[in-house]
Amino acid sequence: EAVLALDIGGTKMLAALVREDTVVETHKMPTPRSGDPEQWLTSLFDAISGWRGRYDTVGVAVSGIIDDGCWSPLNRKTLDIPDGFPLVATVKRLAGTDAVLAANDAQAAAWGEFSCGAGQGEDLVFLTISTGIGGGIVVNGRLLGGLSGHFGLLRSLDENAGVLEDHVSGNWMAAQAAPRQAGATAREVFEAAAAGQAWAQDIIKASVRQTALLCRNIQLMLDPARIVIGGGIGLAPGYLESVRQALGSLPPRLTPQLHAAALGESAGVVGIADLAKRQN
Ligand code: BMX
Repeated sequence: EAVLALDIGGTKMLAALVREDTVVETHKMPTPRSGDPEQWLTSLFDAISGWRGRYDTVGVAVSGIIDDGCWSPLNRKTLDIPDGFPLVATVKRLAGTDAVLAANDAQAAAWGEFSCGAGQGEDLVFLTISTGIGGGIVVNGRLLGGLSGHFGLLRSLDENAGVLEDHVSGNWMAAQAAPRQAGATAREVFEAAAAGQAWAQDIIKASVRQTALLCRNIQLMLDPARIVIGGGIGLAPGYLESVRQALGSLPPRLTPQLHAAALGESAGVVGIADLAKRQN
């Protein structure tokens, strides 16, 4: 029997049927810029109504935090939803099963990479550089929950600077690009950079520098065997290599071991499917 896995991020919603850690079906939809998760979930379940009867367990990974089955954003610039949406209750109703588990998207992806991706069973920190910046920590084979790994929300002493992800993420890149190319997406910034546009290369360089610094700090906090990088920005051509280069001058003992997410954009659905299966 397969697990229905949903991954709802700031940019896209991915639904997948996962059987024995393998994704057998997928359906992708853009996440609306703001609004009512009840409506998003209803249209997602409409779109995959043909999968009915093929799953009995559901895992939901979301951008934001889950407390007592309720979903809240931590940074509304990354995902603009109301506080305390009853996620687990809603999915139970729409899926017609009580076997539903919800967790943070980056924590789920960390578990996916640890159990069947780039972690290869070694403790790791997972970083997703996407709409925002998320993270997940696996220590002694255990996934940490709650607020842990929310690296995108780190702050500096500069009160006006806001949180880290507001200076690194895909959202930030798109905002930086706006004066040059109205309505540009982060993907288009990478395209412009590849075509030799200096303004786009500068935006990527600034993001890379912040990510490299974050990896350095993570190594000092947790000394993980690996830092696995995923997300649409993290996996964009050249990004990870540039972060490695930015770390190049560090003494070897302090240098993080960076790996690309082996499961790519499926890390979240594979991870949440396994967590849901274990719980039920
Ligand atoms: C934000 C936060 C995290 C999330 C991360 C990556 C919200 C809504 N989200 O730091 O919970 O893991 O973004 O999210 O506060 P993504 O949408 O970029 O995948």
